[in-house]
Amino acid sequence: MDIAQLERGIVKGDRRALSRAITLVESTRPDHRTAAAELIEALKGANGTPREALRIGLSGTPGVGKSTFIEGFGGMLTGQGLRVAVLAVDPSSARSGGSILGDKTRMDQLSRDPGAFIRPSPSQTHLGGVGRRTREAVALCEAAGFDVVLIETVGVGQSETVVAEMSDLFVLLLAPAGGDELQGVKRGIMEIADIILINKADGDLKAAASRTCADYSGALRLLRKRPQDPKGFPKAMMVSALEDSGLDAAWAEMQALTDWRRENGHWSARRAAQARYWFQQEVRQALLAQLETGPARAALRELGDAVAEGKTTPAIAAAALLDRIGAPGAGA
Ligand SMILES: Nc1nc2c(ncn2[C@@H]2O[C@H](COP(=O)(O)OP(=O)(O)OP(=O)(O)O)[C@@H](O)[C@H]2O)c(=O)[nH]1
Ligand SMILES: [Mg+2]
Repeated sequence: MDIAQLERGIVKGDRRALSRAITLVESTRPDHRTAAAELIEALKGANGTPREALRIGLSGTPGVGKSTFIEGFGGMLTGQGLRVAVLAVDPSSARSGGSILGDKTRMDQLSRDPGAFIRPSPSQTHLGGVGRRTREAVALCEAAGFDVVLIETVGVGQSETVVAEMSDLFVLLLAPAGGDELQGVKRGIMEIADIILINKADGDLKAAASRTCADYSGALRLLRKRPQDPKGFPKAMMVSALEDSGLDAAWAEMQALTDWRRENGHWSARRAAQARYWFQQEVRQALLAQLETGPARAALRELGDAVAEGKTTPAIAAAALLDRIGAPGAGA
């Protein structure tokens, strides 16, 4: 694996090099992990930061119209001369093989657009792994000069949090609700959303979309004010991905929000906090990985038996285990 060659290819914007590099960061083979880490480091550039793209996290339940939205929205951006990369975080094994290319028909035009790069989500492993490789894929796309990186997720389990932690903007896509009650949107998701888009605001669904939008606008106003928001944000808006309506207005709001955040120091503060978050995740995962090694497993079994038999307490056994695998400081 020639890392320097891969690096040059990516910086030049060579899509094959980018694809190969993403495959590399997705690999769990130890030598690949080492090479991937080297590549990411090399791409950071002299001043310590790679070229910055606008990273947009996009979440929504199955069928809400994510693929259709990305097709229309992505096409609008490439039409303005912007280069757009689309990545997916998909933690559900049922959809292994990738949601994005699975419905390539819905992104038919974008997948053939020279200004766009679409990468399907690889078959799943644990979410920790999904987070790391997607984050690294984002870094690769940035280094390759993409202006916008869209990170899609269906929002299973913790995937929204994972995506939010690697996005500059988090967009939640919702469908018009039947009644006037709020859909079962988790409060935590509402709290991380920067813009809520009520999709399918067309035809028979338009009136319902309008009500839903009003409901969410109200709900957003009740949330605690966040320092990273100018007046009027977070906000709810209506779009129709199918009819390509409202997409330009949504983009204008995203730009207004990011401009404000850049000018007020929130953009870089958020990226710094995210870097810290991912560092901590890496440490956690490395420690957890240690538990999967032979000696740790043996100790887990052995000390587990001792605890089960009442010979020692869970706290004392845990301290003994951490001590034995060389990770002291069990808070003993
Ligand atoms: N009326 C209307 N239908 C839409 C709109 N956007 C998407 N749809 C339809 O909703 C269905 C689901 O759209 P997708 O784009 O595949 O939804 P998705 O969120 O990607 O779904 P998953 O990939 O399964 O998570 C399709 O039949 C679309 O044609 C819209 O703006 N208006
Ligand atoms: Mg889809």
